[in-house]
Amino acid sequence: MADTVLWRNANIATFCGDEPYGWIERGAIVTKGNHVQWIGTMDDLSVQQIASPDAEHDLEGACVTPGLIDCHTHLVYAGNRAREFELRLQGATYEEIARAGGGIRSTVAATRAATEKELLALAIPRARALMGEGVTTLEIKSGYGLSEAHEATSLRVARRLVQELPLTVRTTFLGAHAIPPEFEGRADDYVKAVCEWMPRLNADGLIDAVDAFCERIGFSATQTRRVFESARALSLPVKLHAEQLSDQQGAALAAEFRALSCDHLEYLSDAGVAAMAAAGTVAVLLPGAYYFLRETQMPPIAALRAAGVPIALATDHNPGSSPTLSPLLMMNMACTLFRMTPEEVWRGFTVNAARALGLPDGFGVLRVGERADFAVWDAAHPRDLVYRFGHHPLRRLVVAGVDVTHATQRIS
Ligand code: DI6
Ligand code: FE
Repeated sequence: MADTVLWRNANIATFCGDEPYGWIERGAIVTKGNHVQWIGTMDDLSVQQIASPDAEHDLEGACVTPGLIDCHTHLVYAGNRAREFELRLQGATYEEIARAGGGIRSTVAATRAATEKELLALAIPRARALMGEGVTTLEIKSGYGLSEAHEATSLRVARRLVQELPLTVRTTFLGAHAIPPEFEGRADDYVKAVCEWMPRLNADGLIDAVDAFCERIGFSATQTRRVFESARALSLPVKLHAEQLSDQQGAALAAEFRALSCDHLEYLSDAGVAAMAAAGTVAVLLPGAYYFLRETQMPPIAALRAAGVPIALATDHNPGSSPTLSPLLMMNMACTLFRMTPEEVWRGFTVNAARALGLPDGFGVLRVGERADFAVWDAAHPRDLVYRFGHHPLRRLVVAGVDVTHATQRIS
């Protein structure tokens, strides 16, 4: 028989039901094994006469939320791009650096030079830092290997993380991230190669979804379509880095393939919004990249809201355009820079992020019968957590009913 644990005296944001935040004031959670057995108010708890739990924790009025879901990261890579940051401050642009062979390609060189063991050792502290801000599920993209063997290594490292840390990980194959030097000037040949690797990587169980970078400095819509057709042939869901630096009509293409999500979207057109709404595709907004690249064009948030497109948020952790490991800072930025509401940004890092990954029901919410992944915070309400920034408010992290706070790490 699995243990029952009572977590009492909490204010709980469940993101279920019609209440804002799915709020339960003065509530309690009973977990049994890895799932939620009961959730409600302290008053109802006494009436319900829950059989005496095996363990009990007084949360002293702390706020509890579902574990955060970081639905867009590039967590596996070697090296850093501080030098490129310096060059940008001396006047070079992100696109100029990429065209000159720097940017993504410099991370590819460093990643190829690292062993699988080294890449894992670099990824672990990054994942721990995300857990230190409440993350219990994350997506990890490949895309810094850009050869079959190196992409396989990156995806294996992402898979191996769950043996090292109490996390749920979804892997995304982003072979079409940049053109590697050996395919210089032969983008179509490279796309063909990516499509040939895909079934083998998938047969090895390394791919949960397929992504591409549809951009002037990435891949054209026609090339992206080929990648998506290969994914479809394998019944793999797709996502897209779309309209980040320019409008390539990538979102409409992705919607045609019923994409789980389109990500970035600063240059998304009205037609793109409509296509995403019709396909049920989630908009993943990435305030870290917007900020770090000093973008001034905002994603069309009012249009997304009006069309009923669910909005998720993520760190986009990567060394070039978003070297952050702080979901809470991203939430604060989405409020201050994008004018999203605190409830929208919380839904963006929980229930809508689950949808952007196609996760089963129960991820990103707190509900009876579902997984008990939750964070306990040094705050009375979720809005307090996104109003402040640069602080470390996590008190405890619970994954599948188990307190895993020991596995988290503050961001240094
Ligand atoms: N868009 C991004 O913001 C990241 N990848 C992408 O397609 C940045 C990747 C990098 O600069 O290393
Ligand atoms: Fe990205």
